[in-house]
Amino acid sequence: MRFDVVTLFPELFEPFTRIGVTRRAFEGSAPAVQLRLWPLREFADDAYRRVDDRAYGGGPGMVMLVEPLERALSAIRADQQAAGSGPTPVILFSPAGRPLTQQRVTALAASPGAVLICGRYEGIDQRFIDRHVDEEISLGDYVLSGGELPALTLIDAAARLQAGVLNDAQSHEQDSFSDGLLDCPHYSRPEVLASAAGEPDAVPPVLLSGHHAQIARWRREQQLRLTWLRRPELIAAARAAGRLSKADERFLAQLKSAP
Ligand code: 4FM
Repeated sequence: MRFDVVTLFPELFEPFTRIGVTRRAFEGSAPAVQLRLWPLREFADDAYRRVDDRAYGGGPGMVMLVEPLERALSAIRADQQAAGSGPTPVILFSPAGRPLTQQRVTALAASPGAVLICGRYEGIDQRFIDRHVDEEISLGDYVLSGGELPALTLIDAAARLQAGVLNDAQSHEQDSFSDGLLDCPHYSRPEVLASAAGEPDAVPPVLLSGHHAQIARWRREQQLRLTWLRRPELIAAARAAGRLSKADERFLAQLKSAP
């Protein structure tokens, strides 16, 4: 897949392609994820490399100009055509978008890719959005200073789902949200963690029992408990999607009487 990123800060992206498990997704002659950066300032048409201007109607803050964005998008379309790989949908990151979900990430990760528009300043001229943007995505109900961190978030989430990126082929099948529930807690050595003041903290004994079925049931119950406590709306969604077993429902019924 390929991500074409339109940004005023292309230098933010490359370091992420060089680190961690996701590095493998960007490496080699035929990488699972091709990252192409399109520095917006190169598409300005004046000597000052201007890509923003004041808002009609007044008020504080600058607006990103349509024309440099359209020139960048035309260059991307030409490049995609030359590579025999386009056109991919245009995504804009904004608090006004639909919240990003693992379901959307999974679908994108299996697609040919997307053009990611990273806004800066107070906003983007609405006419660019109306003409070219296929989807607006939000990372959450808070305000960032630009779309670069959301773009990197989406690229990271998609890169780790590419074949051969995670060490364990199944490790993302156990992620939070991959089955619509939060992840269970994890433990490693030491078995008993000494404490300066109170009692030592032991690993839950079932995890040392070697009973794989009991361990799987305990983990599932931990997932259900944590999700019920912190994100009850995800329990409702899992139920509606038919993803809760009879054993899950029994456990949840029991939780309500003794959380
Ligand atoms: C968006 C700044 C567009 C400038 C932003 C422009 C955000 C979010 C966000 C800030 N994006 N989820 N929350 N963007 O705050 O996705 Cl032009």
